[in-house]
Parts: sequence; structure tokens; C-alpha cells
Amino acid sequence: MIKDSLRAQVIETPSWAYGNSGTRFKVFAQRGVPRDPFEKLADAAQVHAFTGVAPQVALHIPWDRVDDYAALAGHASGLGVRIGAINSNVFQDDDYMLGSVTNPDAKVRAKALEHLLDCVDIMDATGSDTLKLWFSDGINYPGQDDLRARQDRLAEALDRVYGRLGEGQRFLLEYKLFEPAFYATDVPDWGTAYAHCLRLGPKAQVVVDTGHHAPGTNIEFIVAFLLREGKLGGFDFNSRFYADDDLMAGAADPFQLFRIMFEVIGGGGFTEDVAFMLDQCHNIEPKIAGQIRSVMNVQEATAKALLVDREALAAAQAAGDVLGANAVVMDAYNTDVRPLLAEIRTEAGLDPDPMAAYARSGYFEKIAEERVGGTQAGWGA
Ligand code: LRH
Ligand code: MN
Ligand code: MN
Repeated sequence: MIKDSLRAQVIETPSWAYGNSGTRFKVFAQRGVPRDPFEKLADAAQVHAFTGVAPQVALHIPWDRVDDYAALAGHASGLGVRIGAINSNVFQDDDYMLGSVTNPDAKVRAKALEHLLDCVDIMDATGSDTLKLWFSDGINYPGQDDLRARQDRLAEALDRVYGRLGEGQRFLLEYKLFEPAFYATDVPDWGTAYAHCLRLGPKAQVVVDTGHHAPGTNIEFIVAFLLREGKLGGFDFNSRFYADDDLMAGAADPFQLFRIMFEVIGGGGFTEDVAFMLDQCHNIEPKIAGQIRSVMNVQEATAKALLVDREALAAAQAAGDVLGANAVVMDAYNTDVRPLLAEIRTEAGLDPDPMAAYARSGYFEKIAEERVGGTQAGWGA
């Protein structure tokens, strides 16, 4: 039943969405931003309180470094949320200028590996079952380093991390076409990520960040393929227009988000195994409201994808009815699902309009008053 699926969906928000962010040209300071990871969780709990579908919060280490991770997890559960993916960060240290796990210097590689293993310790302490690995590693110039040797070093590090994963834990390998490396990136695409994960086994899966592809890439094909192979671990949802723009999911191209969810549902991926994570930064808009809007955009795309009449679609496809099959999909996309989602919220005891309810709650005015000197999301922090 469509309503049951929508009620069961879990959309994970990222701790870094609540901090100040910007581009390399300017980080804009907003009022009321969290001063520490505990306050980031408090803000994330607001998103869950008003949407009812965002009970998980991803951490980014070291942006969310604390002395006691079990205490942080306890704090989260006191707020009605839990810790989601642990995101490693081997891209913000001078040592990593020439790469982290693929660096030609063995000492730097060892340091990067130690961080990744520390992240698994944090998973143990917080109860997180997912480690998310993104490597900024790559080279800027032809000949700068040996492309094949870098793959060997990457494989070695992944082997070690994979071996450290406990029962019920997994890692998701994230790819990104370019940036910060501009000539060759070590994990530039889903194929590279897939090949490493395939070699390792079932605890290694690929994560699709919707901002990390060349313009025109058919992301829904990648989703369909990875799901079919059991290798789709989850999403970092955001909206891009040019590159890795980290804008609100479904903002510029809600139709693409729908097409992705259509493939997820068609491939049987609408389960807990496929993580629906947001990876966004709100540079110019208010952050908590921006997250609420994003969660709602993912919900709307999901609801429309669930509405597709699969039987009618299969019949049209089998009959070679090109226009009929396309019409079935478009009918679902063109349905206004907002009344359905409002109804589900009301039935769950929530306000049917999360944006308005949050605005009325006075939470923003409270944190704007109380919190002075909030932190950056991470970059340059
Ligand atoms: C890299 C990325 C990755 C990082 C996050 C902050 O562009 O998408 O997921 O951890 O941004
Ligand atoms: Mn990402
Ligand atoms: Mn990104």
C-alpha cells in the first residue's frame, strides 16, 4: 500500500547541513547555527519532529568530533533521532595534498587508513551501521602519479577497512567525477566504485551522490543497474545545475528525482538497505527549513513513483505501446501528491504543512537568540 511505504520511508539528514556553509569564495554566517554536534542533532530533531520521516542523522568526522560518541548517540536518542552514516574525511589535512589512501607516501596512506578505522570505532560506539567513504584523491596533471599504482593503493586501503567491519556493518563507496582533482580522480564514477565493491563482497556497496555526475548522465540507469546487482547502498541526494552544487534535493529537477525513485521502487530497493541520505548545504537559505523542504521533495518524488500503475505499464511495454507506457509514467508524475502526504501527516498526528508548522514553532527565533558564534559546516573550520 502506497501509504504504508511512505510512512516507512527514512530520510537521513546530514549534520553538516545545519552549520554555516558557502563556496570557496565566501561562507555566509547565519543566525542561530549550532555551536557543536549536540546542537546539530537538536536541529535535525526538528526536521524529524515536523516531517516524521527523518529520524537519522549522518555525522562527518572530524567535523563532528566529540570526546564521547556513546554520549552523543544517547543525546540523539533523547531527542528522538539516531545516528546514521559515519562519513569519513581524509580531505582536509595538509598531508593529503597529493591524496590520502592513494598518496605515493606510505606514511600519509597509513594516517588516512587509521582515520578510516577510527570511523569504524565510532560506528561501534554510536550504533551506526554504515560508513561512507569519499576520497578526494586524484591528480591534476598527466604523469603526476601512476594511475594504476593509485588503484592498487586504494584497493589495499579498502581491503583493510572491509576487514575491520563488524557484523551488520557496511561501507558505501562514493564516487565523484571531478573536484578537487581535475585531471584524473581515483574513484570518478560508479563503474570504478562498483568494481572495488564487487571484489570485496556484500558489505561493500556504492553510494550515488546525485551531484557527482557529468551533465546529461542518466542517473536512473546507474540506479537500476546497481540495484540489479545488489550494489546500491544508498543516495546522497541534492540538486545540481552545474556540478556538485549541493542544493536542495529535487529543487532544479524534481522530474529526475522522480525518475530515480521510480527505478528504486521498480528494482525492489525501497527497503532499509538503500539509504536515502541528503548531502546538502544551505548557503543562502535557512538551514532547518531547507532540510524540511528537501525531505518533503524526496517524499513527493517517492509518492509519485509509488503511484505508477505498474500493471498498466507492464502491459503497455509488452504490447510495444511506446506512447502508452510513457503516459503511464507521466500520469503518475503529473499527479499532485501533496494532499496524500498531508493526509498521512495528519493521521500520524503531525501538522499537514511542516514548513508552516516549523515557522510557527518559534524554534528559529529561540536558537537565533540563544546561540552566538555558530560553527561552519566543515570547510575551512
Ligand atoms: C563530496 C561529498 C562527500 C563528502 C560531502 C561533504 O563532494 O559529497 O559525500 O563527505 O561531500
Ligand atoms: Mn556526497
Ligand atoms: Mn558532493
